[in-house]
Amino acid sequence: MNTTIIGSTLANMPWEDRPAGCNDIMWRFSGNPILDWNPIPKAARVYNSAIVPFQNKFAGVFRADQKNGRATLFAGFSKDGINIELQPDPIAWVNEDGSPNPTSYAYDPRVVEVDGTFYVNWCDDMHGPSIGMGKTKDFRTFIRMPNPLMPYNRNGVLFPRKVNGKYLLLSRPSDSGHTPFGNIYLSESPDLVHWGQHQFVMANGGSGWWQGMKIGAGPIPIETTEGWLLFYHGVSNTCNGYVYSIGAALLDPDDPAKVLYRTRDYLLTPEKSYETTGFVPNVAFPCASLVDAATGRIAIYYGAADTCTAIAFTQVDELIEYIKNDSEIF
Ligand code: BMA
Repeated sequence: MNTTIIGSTLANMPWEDRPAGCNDIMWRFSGNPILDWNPIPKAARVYNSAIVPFQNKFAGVFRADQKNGRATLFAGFSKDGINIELQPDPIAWVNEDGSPNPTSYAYDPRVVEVDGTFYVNWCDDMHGPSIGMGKTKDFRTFIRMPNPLMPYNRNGVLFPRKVNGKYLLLSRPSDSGHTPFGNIYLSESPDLVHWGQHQFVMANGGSGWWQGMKIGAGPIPIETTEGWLLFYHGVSNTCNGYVYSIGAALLDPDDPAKVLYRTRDYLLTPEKSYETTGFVPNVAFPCASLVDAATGRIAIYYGAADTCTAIAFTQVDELIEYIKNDSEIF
């Protein structure tokens, strides 16, 4: 029995033990990618996507670039977290009264259940990229909520519960293009509508180059006895474009703007052909995790090369020990 993750058991989540001969803290699913080019008629590429436990199975919100190249969100369902049944058409967002409220473009969703409602954040168009917010109870009807932050901003990630009586949202202020900078900030709200008390959390940089240009929060923070476990992406710039890798940090349990530890080295960087080759080469972009508190198992869902969806695994105690031993705060 593992006691590090503070949360529910999820015995049916995808899992594979670390392969023999592998010493990595994070290892890839042997069945990767779980979604490849053109998985449904209306989507050319399904990647940076979010999946959550739903009715003893799984459901999610998926970034799908349509066959005109435009980024859109589709809902999907899964019995095993591996075989994904995408809905044939994009999510039709509505207002509370049921009237249509379509998105312009929408990408990089995160989903979290808070008190029986699933909240969705994504990169939304407010005459420039910003954080979108909406909610669903059944992954069939999706209701839009006010945008929590003004442009330009991306990578909005909501905490799974209030901390000190306030909802918390991580974000990464950006520019209107491909943003050659970026730090992670934290905002708080009493009601998921009014946001303020913005605080700095983490910067790009450090002794390694993999997170030298910019960083952004990834999956919903995982509550552990050691603090909030946050996976994030780090980006380096090369002659051939940006390279996106995965790292992790532990944030203070009561004051998550405070970073306790963060990885000096990446946990996963593009190496496999589905990560190094595709629409945008050399991208591993995590947007969701499934965790089993009983065993400490963690499955990370990440977009690969802006083309397909993949899974990687890690074990919470080994990971936390690694983060502490490999930590660099700057
Ligand atoms: C970022 C976002 C991601 C994408 C990444 C690499 O700015 O647009 O959706 O995966 O670039 O192209």
